[in-house]
Amino acid sequence: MEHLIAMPDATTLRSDARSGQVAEVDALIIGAGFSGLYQLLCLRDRLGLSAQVLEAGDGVGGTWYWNRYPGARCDSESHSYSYYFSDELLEEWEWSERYPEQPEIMRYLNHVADRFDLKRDIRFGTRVTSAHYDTAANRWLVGTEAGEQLTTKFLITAVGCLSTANIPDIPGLDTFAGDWYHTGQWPHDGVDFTGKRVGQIGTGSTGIQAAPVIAKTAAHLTVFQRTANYSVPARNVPLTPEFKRYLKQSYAEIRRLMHTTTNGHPFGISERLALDTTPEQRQALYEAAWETGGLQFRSTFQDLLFDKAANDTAADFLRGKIREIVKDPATAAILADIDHPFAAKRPPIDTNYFETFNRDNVSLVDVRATPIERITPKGIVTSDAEYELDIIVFATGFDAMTGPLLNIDIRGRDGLSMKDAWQAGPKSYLGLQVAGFPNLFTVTGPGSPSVLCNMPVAIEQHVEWITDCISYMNEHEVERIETTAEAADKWAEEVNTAANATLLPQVKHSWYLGANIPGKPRVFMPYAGGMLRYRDICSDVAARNYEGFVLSR
Ligand code: NA7
Repeated sequence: MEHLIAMPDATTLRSDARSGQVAEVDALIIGAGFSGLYQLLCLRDRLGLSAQVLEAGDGVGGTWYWNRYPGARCDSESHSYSYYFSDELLEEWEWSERYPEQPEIMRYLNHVADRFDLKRDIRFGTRVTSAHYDTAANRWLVGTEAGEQLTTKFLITAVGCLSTANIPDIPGLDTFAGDWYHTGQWPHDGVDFTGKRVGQIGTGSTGIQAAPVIAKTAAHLTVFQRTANYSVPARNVPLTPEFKRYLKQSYAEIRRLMHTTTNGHPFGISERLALDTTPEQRQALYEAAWETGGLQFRSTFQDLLFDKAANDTAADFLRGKIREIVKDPATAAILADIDHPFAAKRPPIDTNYFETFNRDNVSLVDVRATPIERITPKGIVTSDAEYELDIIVFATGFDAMTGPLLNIDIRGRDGLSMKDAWQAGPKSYLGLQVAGFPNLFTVTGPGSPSVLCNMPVAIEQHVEWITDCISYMNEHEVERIETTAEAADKWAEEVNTAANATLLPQVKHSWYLGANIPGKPRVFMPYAGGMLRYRDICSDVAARNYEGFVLSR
């Protein structure tokens, strides 16, 4: 094949990179998180391509490299938040807790990178700023912040779904005399809250994890809540030796299970319907799920995400728990005043979140009732008070899914920019390819199940599909693959239909809809039809010689 003959091998490439010359590779991958690491391994070691990862951070980890805020922990259980492509890796790695904490995930990903000798083909501290497709050469010219240029035949974005911080445009932030941080850009040497008056804006999954930890050392923590949120106890515990033994003996079965569930987690959704269950039975089942803790609370009944009346039973149960836990009735009322169906926004899980509001050094401000107006040198001003602060923590989420892609100046055929192509919202076939952008693959792009699924399961499927596709192209001497506008349009309809069958679009500020970012088109971005169905669709497309894509020699 042309690219295997003409391209330098990885060794030549590395010396090119050091000498600052334009490096040429078969495949460039942007991002060294879960996706980028596995994509590198597949393309380099399985297909024998020259491949390189460009990573803005100084280490592997992607989302986890940046999200080092207090309490940062994955909500998927550790044994499922793992790669499953290597039995050896599964046999040798041991997680310590039910949910992995950020530093442990970093150790895991570094272990993977070292074990498979990936770091030699990752360029750290290299932020990609542009990627322009040259039709005549059928290559992508990729530019970095430092002014370097690289060319590649295949460009794979592994930029993550939640990597572009959303810092709200609150007037006066630049005048604040204290320090402020976004949780997704947390300082690597940490932040000392001891004796400080801290204001935290945001009560999504991140804010719910951070507040209890910040409250332990801060002099005072003020939580600014715009939208009240449900949360279920995570019930994190150290893994017992028995459970660790079970995992070693059962990983093949766990893998099989995760590949057959809708959400890629190692637990199924009950077939019971909430409304077919007596109130007493329902209460008992919710109590049991509350005791078990974790994301599987939403799997207690099959109809929770589809039927508002069914959802109300879970919502009422969870509001009741808030009122039981939080001692001050006025605070409990603000926390329980939730305006959306349970799990229609990403449902947080917590360790002592609601309990934190029983501490003397924690207070809650309802900024839906009294909006934040501005930030002054002293702190945050709402419509009815000024809160004096030393530190502001923005737990305000991300410009999700499209943000990380649109931050790069991506231009496809005829100079078409991704920004223009997506002006009315993202359109992508299977979340994998955008019409007008040949040989560009987007791992966990908008239109994929990704964030509605246990991420490593979604990532492994995408990376393997892309790898098989490139392998097919090589075998059949195909030089270029590009999806069609018709296929992308049809898939957009499918994504909409899947979302509209659920309660997920019925939320005002959901990041699934892009509605958390002012001016962002309101389009439901992830595919809600389930990982199981999605996997079958992708396999069918490949089996039908990549139906929906144009392949050219
Ligand atoms: P989320 O889930 O987007 O939560 C962001 C929070 O910040 C949410 O409570 C927002 O309120 C709040 N927010 C955002 N902008 C503002 C302004 N301007 N004023 C007041 N409050 C604001 O982000 P997370 O980081 O918690 O979680 C992201 C994902 O990471 C999570 O879903 C998991 O998949 C992991 P709102 O609800 O918009 O009213």
